Amino acid sequence: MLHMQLTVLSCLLVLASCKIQKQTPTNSWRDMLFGSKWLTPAPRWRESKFLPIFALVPIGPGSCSAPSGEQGNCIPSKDCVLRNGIPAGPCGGGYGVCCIFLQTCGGIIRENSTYFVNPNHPDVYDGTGSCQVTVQKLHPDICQLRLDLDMFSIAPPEAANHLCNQDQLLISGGSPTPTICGSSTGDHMYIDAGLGQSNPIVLSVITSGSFPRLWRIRVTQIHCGSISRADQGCLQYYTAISGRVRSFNYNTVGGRQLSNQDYSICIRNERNFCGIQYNACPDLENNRSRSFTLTGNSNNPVATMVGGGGGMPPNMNGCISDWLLIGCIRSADRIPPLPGCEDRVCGGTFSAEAGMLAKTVQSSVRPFRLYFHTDGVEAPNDIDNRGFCLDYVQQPCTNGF
Ligand SMILES: [Ca+2]
Repeated sequence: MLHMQLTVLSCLLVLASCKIQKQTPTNSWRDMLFGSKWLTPAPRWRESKFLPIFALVPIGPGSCSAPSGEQGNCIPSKDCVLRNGIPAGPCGGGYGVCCIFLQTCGGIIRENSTYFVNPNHPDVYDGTGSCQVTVQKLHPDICQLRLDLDMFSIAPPEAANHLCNQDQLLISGGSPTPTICGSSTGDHMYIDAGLGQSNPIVLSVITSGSFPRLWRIRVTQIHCGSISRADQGCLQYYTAISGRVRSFNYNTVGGRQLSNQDYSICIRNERNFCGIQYNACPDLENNRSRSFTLTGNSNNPVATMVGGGGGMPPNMNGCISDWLLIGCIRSADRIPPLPGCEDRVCGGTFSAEAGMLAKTVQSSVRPFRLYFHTDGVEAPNDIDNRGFCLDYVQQPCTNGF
């Protein structure tokens, strides 16, 4: 009898210990991976619209694409309608809809990843006036806006001095930005949004005369502590080891370099890279490359000019009207490199030394930045300049940099 009681007791003890062992590792394993907030009882997931933890479907801003190409937010269908979004097909494995936020003239942007589009979008707009949207910060901790010009084609600058007299994109309320016009599809801008609940930023497209305009500008709000935040003062910011930078309204066929530009293009220095090289982009449309044409008559061959000296006569061997500045550049084929280097470059051929030969140019001044300046005059000496397009490649620290 006693033997039987002991057996039952030991069995109970074993079961109890088994139960404890079974619970403890499960809890600590979950704690380790997800923290205690993930220990919410399972039925809550069924009651709410939130996803169960193992359904790894991307949600949030920019997490899905609409058939028309816009980036949307994957959210429940009824939320999309309540927030004045446009449902554009299912997403998240049936979890919700790809919700697109569009605003046009007179609109207020209150959602991250909202598009500022022309009236009649996706068709062209041929009206005149001022079309503006106001961007309200989602949170006081928003420091920057990134504008992606997904589609941007408004009337080009006039032919003589390349001024944006007919149409303009103006940005007010943030850091100063250059006024642009013409075609800049694929380009971007960062706008400093100030600290706290500062004044809203207003994006305006001002139009006059007839032109088949089309714009779709994605507005992303960037938190002050975000890794996506651009360095201070950078209108454009690139974060890849290699890439392409170009001026607004650049194209080698009919693009006109915009006047009255003054801004910085920044390239994030990637880890273990100490220098950078630049080459003029290939020009597939012209026999003679026009991918770097800043000053002179671009319909004829124009040599490289360097430095800020006025020269005799003025502007013959120096860059005083329109120029690109890259800290201490040298042509890569100089072996050994000369002790001197240049900063400003202009003319119609990309190189770090005066001449008619386009060359690879390198710099080890960090951070990697380019400054672009143009004045308000082109005619009569500067004709049909296209601006610049450069391909850059960061150089490893072991490569002589
Ligand atoms: Ca000029």
